[in-house]
Amino acid sequence: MWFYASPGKTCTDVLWLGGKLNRGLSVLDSYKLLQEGRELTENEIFLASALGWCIEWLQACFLVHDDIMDNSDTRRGQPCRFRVPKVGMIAINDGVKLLTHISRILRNHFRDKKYYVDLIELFNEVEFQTAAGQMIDLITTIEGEKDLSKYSLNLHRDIVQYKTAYYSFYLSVACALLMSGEKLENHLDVKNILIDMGIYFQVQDDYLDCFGDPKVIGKIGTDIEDFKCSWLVVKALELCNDEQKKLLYENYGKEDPACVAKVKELYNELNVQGIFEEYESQSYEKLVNSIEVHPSKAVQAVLKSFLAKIYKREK
Ligand code: GPP
Ligand code: MG
Ligand code: MG
Ligand code: MG
Repeated sequence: MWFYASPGKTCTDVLWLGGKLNRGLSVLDSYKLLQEGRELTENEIFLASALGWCIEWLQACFLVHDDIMDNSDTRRGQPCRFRVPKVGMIAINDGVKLLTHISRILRNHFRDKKYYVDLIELFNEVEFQTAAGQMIDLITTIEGEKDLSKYSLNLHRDIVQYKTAYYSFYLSVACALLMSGEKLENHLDVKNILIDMGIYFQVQDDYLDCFGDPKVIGKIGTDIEDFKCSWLVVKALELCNDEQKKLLYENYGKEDPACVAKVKELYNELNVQGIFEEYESQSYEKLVNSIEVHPSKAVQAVLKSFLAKIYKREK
């Protein structure tokens, strides 16, 4: 392998194992569907795969850095990169190395393509949007400024649209569209559906943070301890009475496992799990409806394929 992560192990060992590779694989899947049954050349398969790997490098960088910011313990069933003895804050540089390889891959394989500048601009813009979402996700949790009364579904949507939806959903399909010779400004309807799908995906992530099985999702949730503006706490705030609200204000955002347990108990009391299940089927139905009004059957197939990968996911 041409790229080594410190110390001793390749990035393949450290990062890909345990990942679903949904984002990366979706570039090739989407490109195939957009070609409507035409047999792809080896070169097209290679190029779509190279773009898929760019997205996986980006995701790996975001996860390495996100785990430091969220003070997490495990990722993909292993200790987070910064938790590995002798790595620590070198993980910040590992993340930067992962990120800087994207422009190298793009230059090596796409420099002579008509859509090269569009690709570079796409990656730059999506990185900017993700960092903007991550910033809002983080500044709402600053010690001394924690305020549950600011948490709402609107704030949650702003955070997750930016921190998750663009890079996790729009980016793969946008890469496939560019490779197909399309202009992205002609596909704003596709972008909007993918953003809605990304919001639904992050609500699932928030749900799994609390109710998922760490052995299956490969990570131990920290949203309650971290005072995150999670979909679960927003729903709990909508549903609780004054007494339950007091309990939430006193226990949310505390490291103490007893406080975390009290918040989880309250979620159960309020049947937040049931509310999530309702949200999940309603979101699915809405997404299918908006996909089915799209005029192109090929685009419908791309969007349905992405949705099928995440509906009722457990990891
Ligand atoms: C998911 O948040 C969002 C990201 C991983 C984007 C990070 C962006 C950076 C600029 C570093 P999350 O914290 O809920 O994800 P997880 O639950 O996987 O930790
Ligand atoms: Mg985070
Ligand atoms: Mg995190
Ligand atoms: Mg999460």
